[in-house]
Amino acid sequence: MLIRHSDIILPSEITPPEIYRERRRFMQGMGALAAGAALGSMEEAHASVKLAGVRASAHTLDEDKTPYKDVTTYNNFYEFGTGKSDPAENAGSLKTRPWTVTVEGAVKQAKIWDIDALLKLAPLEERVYRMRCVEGWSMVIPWVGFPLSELLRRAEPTGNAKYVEFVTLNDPKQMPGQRSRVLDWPYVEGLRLDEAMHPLTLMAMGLYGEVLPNQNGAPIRLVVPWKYGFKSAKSIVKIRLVEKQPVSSWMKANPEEYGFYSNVNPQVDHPRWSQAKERRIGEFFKRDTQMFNGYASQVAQLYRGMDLKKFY
Ligand SMILES: Nc1nc2c(c(=O)[nH]1)N[C@H]1C(S)=C(S)[C@@H](COP(=O)(O)O)O[C@H]1N2
Ligand SMILES: [Mo]
Repeated sequence: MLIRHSDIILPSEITPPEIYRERRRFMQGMGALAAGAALGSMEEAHASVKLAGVRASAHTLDEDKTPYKDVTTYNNFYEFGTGKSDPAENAGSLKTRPWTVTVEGAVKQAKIWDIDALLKLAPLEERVYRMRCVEGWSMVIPWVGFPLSELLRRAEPTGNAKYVEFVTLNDPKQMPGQRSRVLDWPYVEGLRLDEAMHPLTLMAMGLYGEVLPNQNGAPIRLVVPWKYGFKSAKSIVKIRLVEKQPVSSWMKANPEEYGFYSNVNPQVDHPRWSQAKERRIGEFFKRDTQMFNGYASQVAQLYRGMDLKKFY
């Protein structure tokens, strides 16, 4: 079978990259083409976690990337535990197929999208983004995804759509961390509609050219690089266009500490610690944190006239 450039080869279960690479090496030993043909489409699909047809993007950084190992083993994903290594250790229980994402609310075209249709919704792009956690660490991650605007546009938001709410899967059987009450499940986050439509706002389905590992929010997550990491909700099942500002899980858990906007801002400290500096994972010395995480020239106009100390 001829595989079109835009076609995605998906494993039914995600193969860890090391195993994938081993298998590739073995197949290359046999002669990759002959092996692929001999093993048939099932094995061929299983052998690859690479995302095909990924394009370069203008919205990308030329900065040293955080190693794959750190990106996939040092995570926050409270649905799998509150420790940094918990998601990598526990997220194997998450089933990412079948999976649907419902887009609903103040839209003309509400729709339940199958995850494999979302993979083909728009050209996949590689976007190297700087990510900053509110805890004071940062990474540079090569995401693969498409602009959220592509999806919202197709839903045709009505005049009542002022905000967008993102909802993570709620299933304690698959997500053992949800048996504890650290947050009010499901995990909910929100953006203003213009933030959601901004070209930098990404729906990520991969990283480092491969299908998103479960611990990073498979099969699909939000990525908003100028905001603290917790705005970038993982493993999304629902996107609701709404009139009123959503109340996020973090606002519910601690309204004194977490506001709706959560823009990276070295001048607005978290009540319990400074946000002036950050530690890039893998580096020893701290760096100065940049306004809007270094994306000010692209996003500052969204907040013109707003008191960023009040709307933190
Ligand atoms: N559903 C869900 N999404 C989430 C979180 C979470 O606990 N649950 N943690 C957030 C936080 S605090 C951060 S810093 C980023 C981390 O994403 P990464 O580990 O893939 O870099 O995910 C965010 N998205
Ligand atoms: Mo975070």
